[in-house]
Amino acid sequence: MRKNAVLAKLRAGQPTYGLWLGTGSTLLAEEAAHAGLDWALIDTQHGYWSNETILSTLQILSHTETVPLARVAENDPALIGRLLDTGAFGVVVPMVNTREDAQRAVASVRYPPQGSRSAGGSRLQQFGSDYFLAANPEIFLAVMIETVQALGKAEEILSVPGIDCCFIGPTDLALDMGTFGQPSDRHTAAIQSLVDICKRLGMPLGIYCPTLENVHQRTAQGFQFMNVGSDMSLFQRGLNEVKQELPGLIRP
Ligand code: 3PY
Ligand code: MG
Repeated sequence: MRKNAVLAKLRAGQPTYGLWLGTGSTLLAEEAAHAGLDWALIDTQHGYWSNETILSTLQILSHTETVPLARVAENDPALIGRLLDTGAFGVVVPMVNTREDAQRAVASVRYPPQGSRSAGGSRLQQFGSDYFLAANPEIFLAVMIETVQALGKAEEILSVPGIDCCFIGPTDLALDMGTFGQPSDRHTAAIQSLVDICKRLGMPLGIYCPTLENVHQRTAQGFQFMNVGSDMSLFQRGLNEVKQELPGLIRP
C-alpha cells in the first residue's frame, strides 16, 4: 500500500500546502500537479466538475507526487465511495455538524471493521495490491467545521476515531454567525476556540485561506492543512496584475 504523504506530514506535525481546484479544467489541474505542492483538491461541492473531468484529473495527479484529494458535495457514502474509487487519496467532507455526521463520514471512508465502505474500483490497484486490507490508515479524512452548531459540538465531533483533520470553512461559519463581510472578534474567537480544541485533542487543523497573507498567518498559528489559492483565484490575480500594468488600456 502506498503511503499517503499528506498524512505522513500531518502526523509528523508539519504543515501541508495545496491548491483548490474548482474550474473543472484538466489543463489547470495538470499545472497544479507539477507545481510542487503537497496536495491538490478537486472541489465537487462548489466547483464545476463532471465525472469525466474528475477521472482525468485524478489520472493526471497519479503521475506526480502531488497527493490527489477531493471535497465531496455532501456527506454521502455513495459520493464519497465514488471519489475514492476513482482515485482520490482522501476526502474533505463539508457541513459535519454532529457526532453522527462524523461517524457517517468515517464509515463511508473506512473499510470494515472500522467502517462500511464497499470494495470495488479497478484504479485502486495503483495504490497497491493490498489496497482493500491496508487502505484504512492511509486515506485522508478531513471533516469541515463551518456552522455554529458544529462549533458547539466540535469536541464530540472531532473525538470520533478515524478523523485525520479538522478543516474550518471560514465563509460558511461567518454566514452562519451573521458576521459575513465584516471584521468580527466573535469569528476570530470561534476559530481560536477550534485551535485550542484541536491542540488538546492532538488533531491536525486546516482552514481555507483566501489570501497568501492568510497562509502565513495560519501557518504561524499552527494550522497544518492550507490552500495557497485556487485555480480561479490565481487566474484572477494574474488578470488584476495585467490591469495594473496596463492602466488606461483596459477598462477598470
Ligand atoms: C467555507 O469557507 O465555508 C468553505 O467551505 C471553504 O472552502
Ligand atoms: Mg463551506
